[in-house]
Amino acid sequence: MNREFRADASGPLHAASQAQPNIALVKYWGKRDAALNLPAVGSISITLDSLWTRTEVRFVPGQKGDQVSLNGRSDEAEAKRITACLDLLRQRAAVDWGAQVASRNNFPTAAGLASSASGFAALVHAGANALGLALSEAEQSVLARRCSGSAARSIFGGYVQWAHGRLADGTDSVAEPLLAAGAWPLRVAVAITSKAAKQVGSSEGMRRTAQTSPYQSAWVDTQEADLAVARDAILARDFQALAQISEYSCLKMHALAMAAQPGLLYWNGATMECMHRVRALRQQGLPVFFTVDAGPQLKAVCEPSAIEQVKAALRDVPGVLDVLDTGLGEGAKAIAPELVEA
Ligand code: 2P0
Repeated sequence: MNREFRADASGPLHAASQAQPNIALVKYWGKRDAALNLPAVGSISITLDSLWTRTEVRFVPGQKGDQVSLNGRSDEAEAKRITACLDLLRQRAAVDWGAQVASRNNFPTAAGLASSASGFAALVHAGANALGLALSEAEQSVLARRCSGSAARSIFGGYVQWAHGRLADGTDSVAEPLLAAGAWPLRVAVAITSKAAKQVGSSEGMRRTAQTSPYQSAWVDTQEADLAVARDAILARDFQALAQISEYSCLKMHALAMAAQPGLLYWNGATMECMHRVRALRQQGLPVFFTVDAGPQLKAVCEPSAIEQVKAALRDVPGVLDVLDTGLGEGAKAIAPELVEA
């Protein structure tokens, strides 16, 4: 055991962190290397603020295996992914200690609300602190990416770009901030249209798409141009340009996945009704656009002045169960361990 690992932890081998989900505006879909979890395309996202994952990690020298509690329950499949993620940190610190992990989300998990993004960003942040590893944000982003691709982006706040990268070892497939949340404080209304866990997870959906969708190469070939347009729109704070490229990337990703065999249908009827509702609002002059991930929830991104009208319009759509409202937030950060169970 190396005693200096204890130096920076909030207690001995113990730390807690919070991270928020992010929503991609230019989507990640597909892997160029499944083992290293390297993406086939770059992506651009916004990190949220009022939805969060809080995670506490305590390493116990001599303990074999990890004990994992997620929202107060055990979940074997998720525990395996958490152990695989902690293994990367243990490797880095050259230790083999088991860990006790407790994690809580304040939003529905596994239903297309990016719980793996905030979950693995918080886990890497807390785990690294517990081991006293002084990792840069870029190094945290690389490790989080290996645990779940979109988690690379939740290390950072505001507007974030995750690079496709060129290197075979993936050390350049890292996220970086484009613009701070406060520099363009857009709002997001999330229409919950189902609370069920999705039937096909993202990793399996991406694998199936890459193997069977005839649109895969067109998707990969056109992504760089979309990223450039979105990046320019963000840096210029050009809402209409961001609206157009974001809806385009969302629909293109879903068209790609729908053309897999068997086709991936992440939407339900209410998701589609919400899309029509958002477009009708925009035609009336309201600054709002939609995006949808690998699940049936619709995210409506808008200027702050439009948020109440957007929420009311979405609540009115048949099949919408609830509408959450969030701003843009910061990246992963350390918190007091008491907050995890608070
Ligand atoms: C995204 N999604 O860019 C895209 C759009 C869903 C749709 O990233 O296999 O959970 O762990 O790397 O990060 C969801 O995929 O997948 C996702 P893995 P992840 O946000």
